[in-house]
Amino acid sequence: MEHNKLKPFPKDFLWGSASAAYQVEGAWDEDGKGPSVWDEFVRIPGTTFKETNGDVAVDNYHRYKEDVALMAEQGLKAYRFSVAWSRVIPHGNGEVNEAGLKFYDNLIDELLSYGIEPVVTLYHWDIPQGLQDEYGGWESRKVVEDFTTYAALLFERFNGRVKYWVTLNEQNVFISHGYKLAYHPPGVSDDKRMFAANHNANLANASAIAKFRELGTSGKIGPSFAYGPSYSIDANPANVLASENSEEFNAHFWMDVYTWGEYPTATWNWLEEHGLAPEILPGDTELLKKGKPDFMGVNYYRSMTHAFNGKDGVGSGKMNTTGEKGTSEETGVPGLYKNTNNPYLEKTNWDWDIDPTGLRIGLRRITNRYKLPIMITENGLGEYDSLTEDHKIHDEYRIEYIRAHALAIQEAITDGVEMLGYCTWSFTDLLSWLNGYQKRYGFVYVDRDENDEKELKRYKKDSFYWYKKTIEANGANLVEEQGK
Ligand code: BGP
Repeated sequence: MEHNKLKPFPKDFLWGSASAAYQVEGAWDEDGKGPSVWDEFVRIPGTTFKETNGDVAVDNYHRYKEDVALMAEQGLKAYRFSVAWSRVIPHGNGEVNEAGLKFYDNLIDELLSYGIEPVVTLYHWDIPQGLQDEYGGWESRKVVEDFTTYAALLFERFNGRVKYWVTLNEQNVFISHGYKLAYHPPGVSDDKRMFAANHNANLANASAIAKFRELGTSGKIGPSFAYGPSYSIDANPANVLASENSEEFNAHFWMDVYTWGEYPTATWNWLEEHGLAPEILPGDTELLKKGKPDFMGVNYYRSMTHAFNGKDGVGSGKMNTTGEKGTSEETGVPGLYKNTNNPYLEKTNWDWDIDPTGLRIGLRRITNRYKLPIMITENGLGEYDSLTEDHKIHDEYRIEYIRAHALAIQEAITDGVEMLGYCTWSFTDLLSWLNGYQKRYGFVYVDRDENDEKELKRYKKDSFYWYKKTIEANGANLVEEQGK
């Protein structure tokens, strides 16, 4: 669809940026914080790139004022961050840590003092280790009640100051990486257990949203979903079917439940046929149906291209976590689909396809199927950056990536998609879970590497100034710049 003229971004469009507690805060055991599963997982040799961890991360816990001042200088309209559950309830249930709550109070107040809208994520993968030890974390239904109590604590504390809430960040990622691929805690590789844990996460998500409404919390709430829209490698019907399989298993399987409280039909039947369907207890479906979000949060980095994969076909393969281009292995799910190379797209050094049009396609698919407003809760480019002697970072590649994706959003808006905002990943550089500190995403360079924290000094990249200009123009510069 080619438009004669693109619609402008809405006046109150939230030009934002994002982070997550474990990736920026540091202070992993300070002021009464309990350990999360990540605090323990990273100590197991071989789990992360060069054994990196978030003990110090980029020290945002101590430097949040400096970071927020930089956001204000850039003119950021929104900042998405997550609350570390074990910082506010160290064991995950029971005793509340006032010092932990105070940290987030201060951060929120600091943002508001500059007119920056806080977007608060309740859960970005760091379940308290206490709950993992007590009952196996997401594998027990007890997590539903504990998560709801934790969410209610934040709703009541921050009500009125926070208008945008995100429930679970990328449930599809923390569940598949935690219980199938074993890349994330608890490092399990068992499909049956994965679908059971996923069902509990669905219940927890719905229960938190139901609680939000019951408490009369002001504002909007929704999950952040990692969506990689699928293409078929070609018009061969077997490949087209494989792509459909991926859409159903990797997208509808979560977003249908969020929106309608129901699992998609073909997927559910396949799970039953393979003895993998989670147990649905009386009351579950009613609860899931109470969890309809106000918006769909979308984390978009890349599209996926799929081909037929027979029952004896390829399974999980190694990911590229080193930044050596071309080292990721072929992956797939036997009997459903396999990921394949898209010859039309450039890739990053971590082998992620770069595809702004895929974002527009994804936004339209979500709009057509779910009729919900959308907030981009993450989008960005992870690349190597270099700091020049005079402390500059010339990241033209990042500017190009963000410009092209922002333009795809403007095209989607013109198509009729209702967009609330765009949070890039990320504001400062931060820890990439499995890829260490060398894979950088920020507008602000943080001078540290895998082994040496140095002084953690902040330097503004070229992309910092470009985004500042874009925010000032409310995106009116995009079309013109793209034409150059
Ligand atoms: C998303 C996560 C973020 C962030 C981002 C970039 O999946 O929600 O926390 O890490 O991806 O991924 P990576 O750090 O693996 O490059």
